[in-house]
Amino acid sequence: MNNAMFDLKSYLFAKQQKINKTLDKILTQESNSKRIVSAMRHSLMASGKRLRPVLCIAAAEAAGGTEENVLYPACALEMIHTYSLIHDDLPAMDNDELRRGLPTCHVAFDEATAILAGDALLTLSFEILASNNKRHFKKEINESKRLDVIKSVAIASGFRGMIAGQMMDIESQGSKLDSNKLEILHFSKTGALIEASVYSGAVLGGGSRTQIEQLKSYGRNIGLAFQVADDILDVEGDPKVMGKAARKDADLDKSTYPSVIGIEKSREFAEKLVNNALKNIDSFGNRSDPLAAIARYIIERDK
Ligand code: GRG
Repeated sequence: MNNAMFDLKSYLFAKQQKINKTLDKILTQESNSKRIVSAMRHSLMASGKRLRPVLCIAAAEAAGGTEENVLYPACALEMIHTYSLIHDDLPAMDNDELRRGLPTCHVAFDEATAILAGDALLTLSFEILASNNKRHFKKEINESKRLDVIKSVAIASGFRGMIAGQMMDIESQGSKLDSNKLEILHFSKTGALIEASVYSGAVLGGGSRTQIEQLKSYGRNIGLAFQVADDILDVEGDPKVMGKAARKDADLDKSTYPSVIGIEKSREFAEKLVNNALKNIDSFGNRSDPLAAIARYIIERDK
C-alpha cells in the first residue's frame, strides 16, 4: 500500500532543481560553435517537467540506489526527450511555434539550427551514458550495467521505439487506427522512453532482477498512461497552462484515444493503467512512494 500523504510537489521541486543545475553545467562545456550551444540551451533549459529524469532517479531510489548514482544518466534522458520535441516541432513534422512556453527552436533560430540542436542533444546524451567517470556517476557502475542501459535507451529512442512511433503517427494522419494499432503507436512514440527511464534507474540503482522487472512493468504502464493523458489534454487542456498549442490532434486528423474510444473510456483506460502500475510496485513499500505519486500525477496533471 502506498502513502497517499507523500509530498510530491516538494519532491518534484527538489529533483527538478538538481536536474536543471546539472543540465546547465553540462552545457557549459566548450564547443567551437556558440550558436549550437545557444539553440540547445534554448530548448533544454526551458520549463519542462523533467518527468523522465525524475522517474530515473525515483526508480534508482526505489531499487536501493541514490540520486547521485544516476543524476547524469537521468539528464541524458532529458536530452533525448528534448531532441524529440525540437524535431517534432519542425515544419516538416508538426510545425509548432510554441513549446515549453517559448518559441520553438526553429522559430527562435532557424530550421537548420534546430535540426542540428536536436542531433547534438541526442549524441551528447549517449556520450554521457557511455562515460563512467566521477563526473557522470558518483559511484563506479559496472560496465555490463552501463552497456545494458545504453542499449535499452538506444532501442527505446530508435527505430524500434520512439522513431517508429513518430513514423506511424505521420503515416496514419487522415485515417482512423483501431485501438490495438493505436496502443502500439502510443507506446512506441512516448511510452518506450518513459519505460527506459524507469528501467535505467532500476538497473543503475542496483535493483535485483525481480525489482528491475517490476519497475519495468510500472514504466510500461505509466508510459502508455502518459500518452493517453496527453491525448485528453490536447482536447481539454489550456494552451496557456500547457505552454504549447492544444487541439492539434484534431487539426492534423490524428488517431488519438479520445477520437478512437471516446473521452470517458480514455479516462477509464488511463486509470486502469495507473492502477496496474501501482500493483507493479506494491512490494517496494514506502521506497516507491515517489513513483506511486508520479503515476497518479501523470493522469491528473494539467500540463
Ligand atoms: C521527432 C524523433 C522524433 C520523435 C518525436 C516524443 C515525440 C516523438 C514527439 C513529441 C510529440 C509529442 C508532443 C508527443 C506527446 C507526448 C509528449 C512527449 C509530450 C511532451 O512531453 P512532456 O509533457 O513535456 O513531458 P515537457 O515539456 O514537460 O518535458
